[in-house]
Amino acid sequence: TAPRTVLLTGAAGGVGTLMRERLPQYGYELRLLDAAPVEGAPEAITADIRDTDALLAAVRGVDAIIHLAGISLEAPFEKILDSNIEGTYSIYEAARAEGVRRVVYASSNHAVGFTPRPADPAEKVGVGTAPRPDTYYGVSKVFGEALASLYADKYGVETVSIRIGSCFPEPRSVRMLDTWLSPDDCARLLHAALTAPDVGHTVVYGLSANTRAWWDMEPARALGYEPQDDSEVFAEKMIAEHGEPDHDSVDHRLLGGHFTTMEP
Ligand code: 15L
Repeated sequence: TAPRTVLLTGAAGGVGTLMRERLPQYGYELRLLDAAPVEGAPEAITADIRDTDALLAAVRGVDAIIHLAGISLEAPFEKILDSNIEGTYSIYEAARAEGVRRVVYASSNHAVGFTPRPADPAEKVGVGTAPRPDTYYGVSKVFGEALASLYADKYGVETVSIRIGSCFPEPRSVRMLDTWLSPDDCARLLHAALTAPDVGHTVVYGLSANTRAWWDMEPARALGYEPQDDSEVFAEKMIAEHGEPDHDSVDHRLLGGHFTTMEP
């Protein structure tokens, strides 16, 4: 049966805020959780996801978890370890303990950020490409995908890991013409990930139907995702502001773009 009650972690964050406005229209009853208070939602649970008791109570009775909580950029390793590695572990332990059958995990393109753009423009980067994280942040996403795989195989906690591109109301750079995931398409993809049957552990990329996209979107479509937006409508404006794409830049050559040169 399709999930109804869904725990949304990271509800006060960038993607969390965009999603808590959109997911109820698919019929989900959201339980919101964040380490920080969630604006306009006094009923939200304020807790650190490493607080086991609080997390078990938050997870009790939900049909699924959308796990967005964590650091969303490069940071010193100790911080990534606490929030993204230990934090994601405690989500899976709570899911297993409370019998939650499905997790949708916000992975990231930065799990494979050092992957080069294929020389042949007709070729797309597949989801089976080897892990090539571009940051400690990206390493934590590789870890999260590995944990998802373990919990699916060993405990039957299913996961769709979505390697999200850039989820913002509008693209903010020329690179994001390739990598944009519109908030509406993100909600469509989360809905597909929550409702597709028998996913085991499935990895997909999360992009809109961008003319310039170069990551394989077939795995997401196989879940029932039908993107409706295309960043191309912003191309003129982005190029006027930032100039034509520079073919020698890391933003053009490597999947993770400028994250490949970022220091914590
Ligand atoms: C990410 O994983 C970040 O969370 C987000 O802030 C964006 O920068 C995005 O990747 C991106 O690659 O544009």
